[in-house]
Amino acid sequence: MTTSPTVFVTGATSGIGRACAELFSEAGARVIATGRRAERLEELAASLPGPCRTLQLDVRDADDVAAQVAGLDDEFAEIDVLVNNAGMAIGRDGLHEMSPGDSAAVIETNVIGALNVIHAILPAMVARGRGHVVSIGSNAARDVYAGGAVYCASKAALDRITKGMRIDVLGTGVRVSTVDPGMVRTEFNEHRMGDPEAAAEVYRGMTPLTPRDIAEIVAWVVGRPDHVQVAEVLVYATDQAGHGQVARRGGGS
Ligand code: NDP
Ligand code: 8X3
Repeated sequence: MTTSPTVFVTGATSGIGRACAELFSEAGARVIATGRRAERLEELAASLPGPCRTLQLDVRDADDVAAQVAGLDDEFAEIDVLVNNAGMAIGRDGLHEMSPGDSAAVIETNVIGALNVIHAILPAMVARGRGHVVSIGSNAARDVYAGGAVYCASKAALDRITKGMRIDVLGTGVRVSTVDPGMVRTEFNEHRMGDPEAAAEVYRGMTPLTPRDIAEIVAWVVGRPDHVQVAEVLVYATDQAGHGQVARRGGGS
């Protein structure tokens, strides 16, 4: 990694993505913060200590993603690090209760959206012979649970894309990593459940990871010397051992 890298973060308007944008900016990086919510992007950019560009984009729109990446000004055009973070889940219904539209939205965001950003950024990394793609996967990539068929499938697909990409770019100098968190307290479950109280219940009595915890791991992965490629990191809260295996011993909020 260069001393003042350019870092492109998807889903920077909230949670893990926002924490990554903040931490990289604090460390001296140029940050390209992206997401759909323009006001949040503006507020984030104003709060960051270092240089920042914002791109209001929906990762599902391949043409717009490609056009906005191609339109970056010279200072931000050479992307050193892609934090492929944007993602979501919808509900905890069984597959037989879920609408086709919701299933498609999860796959389009978490899989096709991630691919759209990779397609827009990876070729130039390969051409330059350096770069790092860090995807935010999930413990859900390694397991499946009731009401999680589509979300888990999306994260398993992202994991295969990550592993395949690492093989494809072997020998080019580009590094490919995945950071797979367990329970992190963000807006993720508020959107998933559509109800703040149901979302709070997910973390009842346990101490979840924070977005900053994950950002610090992403920064550590990126900060290894160029010849070191951390392939994958699975990180749980101390109060978690797997999906549904949670110690509710009175911590958290
Ligand atoms: P948040 O809901 O807090 O953040 C999700 C981010 O993704 C937002 O910035 C949102 O921005 C962005 N996003 C969602 N859909 C799109 C889209 N179509 N186009 C562009 N941006 C989009 O959740 P987290 O921070 O928790 O989630 C970040 C990643 O971490 C996700 O991939 C999630 O699957 C993963 N993860 C989360 C865990 C957790 O426990 N929280 C655990 C394991 C993995 P906007 O709405 O402005 O577009
Ligand atoms: C989000 C974590 O366990 O709710 O990726 O699927 S989980």
